[in-house]
Amino acid sequence: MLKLGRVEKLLRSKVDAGERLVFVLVDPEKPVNTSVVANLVERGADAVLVGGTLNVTPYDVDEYIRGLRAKGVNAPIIIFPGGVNNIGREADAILFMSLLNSVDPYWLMGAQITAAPIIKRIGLETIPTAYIIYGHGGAAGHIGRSLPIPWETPYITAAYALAAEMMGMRLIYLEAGSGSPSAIPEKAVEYTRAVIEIPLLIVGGGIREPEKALNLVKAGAHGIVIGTVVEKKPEKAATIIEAVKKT
Ligand code: 1GP
Repeated sequence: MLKLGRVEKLLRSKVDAGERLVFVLVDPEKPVNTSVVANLVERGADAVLVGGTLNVTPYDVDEYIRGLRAKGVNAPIIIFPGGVNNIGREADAILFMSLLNSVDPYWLMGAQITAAPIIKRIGLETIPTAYIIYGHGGAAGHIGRSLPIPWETPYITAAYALAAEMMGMRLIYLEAGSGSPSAIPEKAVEYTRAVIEIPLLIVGGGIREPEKALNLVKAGAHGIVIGTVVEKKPEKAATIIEAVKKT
């Protein structure tokens, strides 16, 4: 019998009810003011992802999360780990990820075996996640030694996602890379959504405009992730959230 955790159940129940999700991504290394994040949650963001690729410790993660809670953030706070150094105990859940198109076994399974006993000990909910890097890839693509899916072959994404689902993963995260000049193409989302059954296909990287976010949702994404726009233009981020939540 499949036992889902509280956060995953909540996200699934929203998707089942026809909602589309917005994840606000923050990096404790260049922290967005916690009041700004609290405001975006009030305006409809469904969850906060706490990420960061370099120079992040569990202490930074926990301190930042305590700051969010002190500001009254009541949406799930989920760790989106850049490595085992991101595992804080204050979060509600962690995306337990494998970077499926990494050429380095460390990012496929090595980091996970180091992380698993720690996660078990601190009792964090895990959401088994396939992380798939597309196009630009950004810092995650470089650090994760990925072989990004080329812009012009979106159909390959679907094969990765299908394999992930067949292996029991329950969330697919298509990543163009933080600050990518373009977001994931809609075709990659369409092809992927057409073959999977799991209800959590999320897309991030390079989403800076409400129109792009809406197109990705129309193409079949259950949710989108916004990071850079939250950091640089929080008002614009709010318009993206409001547009997606109206769909
Ligand atoms: C990065 O997908 C996220 O992991 C968000 O990307 O910073 O480009 O919004 P942006």
